[in-house]
Amino acid sequence: MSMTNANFPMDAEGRTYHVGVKRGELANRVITVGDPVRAMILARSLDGVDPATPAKSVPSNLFSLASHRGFLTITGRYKNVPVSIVAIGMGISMMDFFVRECRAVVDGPMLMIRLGSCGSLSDCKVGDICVPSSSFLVQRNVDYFSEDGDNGSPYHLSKSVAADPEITQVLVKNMSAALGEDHVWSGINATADSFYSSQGRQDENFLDENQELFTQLLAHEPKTLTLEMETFVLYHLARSSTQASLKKDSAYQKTNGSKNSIRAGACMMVFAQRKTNDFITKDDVARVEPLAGKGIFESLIQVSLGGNEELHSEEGS
Ligand code: R1P
Repeated sequence: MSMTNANFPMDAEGRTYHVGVKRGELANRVITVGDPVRAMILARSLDGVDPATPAKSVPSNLFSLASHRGFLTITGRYKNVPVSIVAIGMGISMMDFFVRECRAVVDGPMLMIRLGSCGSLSDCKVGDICVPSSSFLVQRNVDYFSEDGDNGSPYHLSKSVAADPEITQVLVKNMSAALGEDHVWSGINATADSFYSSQGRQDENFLDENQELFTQLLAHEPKTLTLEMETFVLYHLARSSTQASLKKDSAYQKTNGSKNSIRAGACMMVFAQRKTNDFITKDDVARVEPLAGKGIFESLIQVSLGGNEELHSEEGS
């Protein structure tokens, strides 16, 4: 694949460097997940898909693209509304690739909703769903571990960034309908830059200084429910793109006109209960994922795109 433009690489067809999508392949309404198999399970709910589609395969009548960097994009319709599902793998860099490269190839406003898995440092149980109204970033302060003495605290905790309030509200409603309201929690998420140290896991092979991390997270944001590795970046970049779109006479506006940019939300299934040390079973994942899938698709189509919905809703179909 030969690329041009080192600032924002694209190939001759207009495909982005990592996600690999080009204009017309992605809908304005996008669900993002980590695990490609989760994307394939969700795809079984799309219009015209044979429910007997074998596990771990993309329904053959849908558009799909597996990129050379591990992203999987599937585009179809849910209740006749164009939607895409993009599996991104794990971590804040992958979320950054996803948001920026998907934004680059879609015209008009976008909705992005994440369905992830997480650890719970609260009372949420394995198999429950959390819908965070905001998220903050937990970063290892590498300077703290340097040789030259006092460099602050071992972990840096950012300010929280809010999800789109309407998406959050609709997600809570639809997840409650799908799983029962006793299994759906509202609160705050913490996105960590490691599965291990900055999520408070103990590892004798490394000096991590994280024994008090949960206490610090709860002192920072008492409503912190969950720890995972992507949501903060989604909320932050959605806001950042919207800020760029609102900046009068900016390069963004000259290139894109009024895209109105991105509204984002997220929900996550509790896979690890960090207080009791429980971990979800395979059977429970198989039960919860399709239910959560229904809740997330319903939410994705119930929130208005804003702007010229008719024009943009045909894109990616
Ligand atoms: C860690 O096992 C991964 O699972 C969670 C974390 O955020 C991290 O990406 O999310 P996904 O299930 O969406 O990948």
